[in-house]
Amino acid sequence: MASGKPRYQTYHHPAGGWGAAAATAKVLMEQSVITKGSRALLAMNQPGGFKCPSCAFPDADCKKTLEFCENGAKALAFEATKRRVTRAFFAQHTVTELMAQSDYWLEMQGRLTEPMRYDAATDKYVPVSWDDAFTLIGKHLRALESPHQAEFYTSGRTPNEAAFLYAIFVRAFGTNNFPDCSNMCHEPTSRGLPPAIGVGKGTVVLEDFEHAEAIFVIGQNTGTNSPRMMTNLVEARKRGVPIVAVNPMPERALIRFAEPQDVVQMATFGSTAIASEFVHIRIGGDLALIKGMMKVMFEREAQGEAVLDHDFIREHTVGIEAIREDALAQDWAEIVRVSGLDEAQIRRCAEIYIRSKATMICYGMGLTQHQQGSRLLQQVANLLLLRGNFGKPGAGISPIRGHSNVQGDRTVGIDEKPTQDYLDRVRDVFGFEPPRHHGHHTIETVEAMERGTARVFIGMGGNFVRAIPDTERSYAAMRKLDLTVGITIKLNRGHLVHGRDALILPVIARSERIVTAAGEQFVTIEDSMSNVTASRGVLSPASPGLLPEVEIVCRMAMAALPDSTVRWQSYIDDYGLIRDKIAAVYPEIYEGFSERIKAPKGFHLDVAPRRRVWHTPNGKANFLPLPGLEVNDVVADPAMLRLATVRSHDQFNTTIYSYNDRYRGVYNDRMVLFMNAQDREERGLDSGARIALETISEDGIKRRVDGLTVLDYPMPRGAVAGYYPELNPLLPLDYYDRISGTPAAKSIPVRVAAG
Ligand SMILES: Nc1nc2c(c(=O)[nH]1)N[C@H]1C(S)=C(S)[C@@H](COP(=O)(O)OP(=O)(O)OC[C@H]3O[C@@H](n4cnc5c(=O)[nH]c(N)nc54)[C@H](O)[C@@H]3O)O[C@H]1N2
Ligand SMILES: Nc1nc2c(c(=O)[nH]1)N[C@H]1C(S)=C(S)[C@@H](COP(=O)(O)OP(=O)(O)OC[C@H]3O[C@@H](n4cnc5c(=O)[nH]c(N)nc54)[C@H](O)[C@@H]3O)O[C@H]1N2
Ligand SMILES: [Mo]
Repeated sequence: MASGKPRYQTYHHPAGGWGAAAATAKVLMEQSVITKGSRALLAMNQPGGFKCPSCAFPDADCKKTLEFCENGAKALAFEATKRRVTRAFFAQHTVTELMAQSDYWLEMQGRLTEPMRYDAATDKYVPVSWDDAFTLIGKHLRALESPHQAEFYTSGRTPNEAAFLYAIFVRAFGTNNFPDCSNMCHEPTSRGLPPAIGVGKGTVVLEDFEHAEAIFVIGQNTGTNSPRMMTNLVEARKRGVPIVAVNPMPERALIRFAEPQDVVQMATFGSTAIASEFVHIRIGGDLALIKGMMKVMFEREAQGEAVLDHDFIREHTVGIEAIREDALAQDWAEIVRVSGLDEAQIRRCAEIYIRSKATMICYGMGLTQHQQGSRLLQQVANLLLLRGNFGKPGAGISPIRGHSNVQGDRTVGIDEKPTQDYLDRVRDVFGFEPPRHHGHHTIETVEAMERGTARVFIGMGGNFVRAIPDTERSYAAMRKLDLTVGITIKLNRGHLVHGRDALILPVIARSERIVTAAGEQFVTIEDSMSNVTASRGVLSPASPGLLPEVEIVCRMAMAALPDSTVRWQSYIDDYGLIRDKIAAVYPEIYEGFSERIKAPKGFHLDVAPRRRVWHTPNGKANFLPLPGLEVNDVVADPAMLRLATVRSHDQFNTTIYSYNDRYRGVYNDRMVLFMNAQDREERGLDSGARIALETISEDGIKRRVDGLTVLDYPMPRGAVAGYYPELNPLLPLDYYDRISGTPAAKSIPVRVAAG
């Protein structure tokens, strides 16, 4: 529970500015890391230092001396905290007692210090040696009837070197069961975009912000979740570039922002208006907006005006006819109803788009987490293709990724549906035959646990049980396992909802030094814009009892595969050898890795659409249709509200830093529901009323969350929002995008429950 009294008040200041500076200082102080933390902050995102452990947005070209933000500082402060979870702590608390504590309380206990094993007799975690821990993992894995009975999760903080070897280990073991956090996040990007443009990544680089003539930010809370991007938006706005923010929540930083690193702005309490057009979309209304904009464009074409890039379309694309027909067939009344916008605003958005010779579309979870998330992104690509917005400065598609290395993990093999090409390379480079058929994504993993076919779960980072949908069901599924292993830096719920045997294996964090028998090592990560950079920790590890992730992977492999011919021991010592293998498996993009990574700012991985080259089966960019205007199943119930589960300003996914959400004016409370006042009145509720929500579904399972306080908030009609992970019990496991497997966490059909 939060310590203070809940308080709700509108935040009138610009986002960023002194509020952010004060929050940064406060968090460093609370975690008792002022000197240590400040020293580490100086090394964060600097050549020779380490990469920010928070989001995946790239850092600028050394323009700023301090390249971090409030939320990067928070992530670092919580990593560099002085607090420790020791064996004495575990001796004091049973797992059942710990289970009664909040996620926040668990996080606040500090860094794990040594490996622990669950002891059923006492219901406590007890110390275990690293050797015994690996022996136990090896024993369980070797005892399985089939390698497919094990699930190997990855969260996106894992660096390339550890992820690459993890992928090799698991394939040598014999399965492609790689559920990963990306499955819940930008998987629609990874699956939806390749058929359209030949690559499941963004096509812009940081410099493009300087050349863009219009920037769309759709379904992304920039000021909170990728604050360093605010610098680019501020600069663009100062150049007079129109910025269109499309969001059901008027996120503060998208409206007004003060640059904490702009001395003049700070001194004068100045700020910059960000969105020139704020588009207050209904949840799930983005397809209707895009179709409306396309309709305007096709109508103007029909009237003889050239608004499309005909040369580009002719030379590079296939399939525009179906898109034209579909867009023209849409009815304005329906577009307006589904989007919740008026026609005039959609026409204005189209006008901004038509006038711009180079447009960037940035997006986040507001687009990906819908039942048709993957196909929705194909419509974003369609919109960009219409005006040739690929392969020219200032233009392109820009998924704003989540975890700092989630994109890199996928690039180096964390993929439950690997390409045959990659598998051939693994065979040639490592000399074993990897499994060829697809493995489990996140949802399929939970289903396999429920069926009892999954027996072992290994989590490389992350907090699986809190991140996935259908909390109760997922907890029950997890508890059926023979072994659960959590490889993490902090205690989290994933260690408390465990299998018959369970291990907690604590690792050296991003900001800390890794020293092996061969000397000091660095790791690499790939940011949201495909830049690969080195990351070298500067702090001493939180405890001598920690191991680097690379070593943990190698020793699990050695324990599970005693006859493996892969040279695991050599990789433990020398990360350069791992990079050589990455280069051998991915020569097109990683050739000369060890040399190229010596450049202070790293290097950029080739993204073919930047050269107007399309790695699709037909060698073209494809306009792909999505009929209609809805991206989620229509629900007939008139009491239905669409619930978006979002992040507060003070959390990193399942890690809760505090109970405040400054920009949305919420203090000391996370059990709130943001609602339009008219929707509230229609339901006969007072502002501040305590309610329960229940999910509307037909699978016979009752899903309900009690104790939510209704807050009047400028939400569109029929749209409500609340916090993830508290509201995950409302998200049904099978409510997801069929192409990507991504849960539709932004559009859960719910109703206010009776009494
Ligand atoms: N500080 C901090 N940084 C983070 C994270 C964190 O938790 N804390 N998480 C990291 C991770 S893993 C990720 S994936 C990213 C997440 O970053 P975001 O993508 O910003 O994630 P959310 O907070 O889920 O917010 C999504 C936004 O979509 C809006 N939205 C909801 N439904 C719709 C819709 O139907 N249409 C539109 N257009 N918008 C909608 C919401 O109002 C919200 O502003 O951030 C990363 N960075
Ligand atoms: N309802 C709903 N559900 C969602 C979402 C949503 O918007 N709504 N968002 C989804 C998204 S986008 C994502 S990405 C997932 C996030 O899912 P996860 O990635 O599984 O969750 P995190 O909370 O980021 O993981 C936090 C844990 O990672 C560990 N950790 C931190 N740093 C390190 C490190 O350097 N190494 C190792 N080994 N461990 C480390 C810490 O111990 C910490 O407890 O959740 C998804 N779930
Ligand atoms: Mo994410």
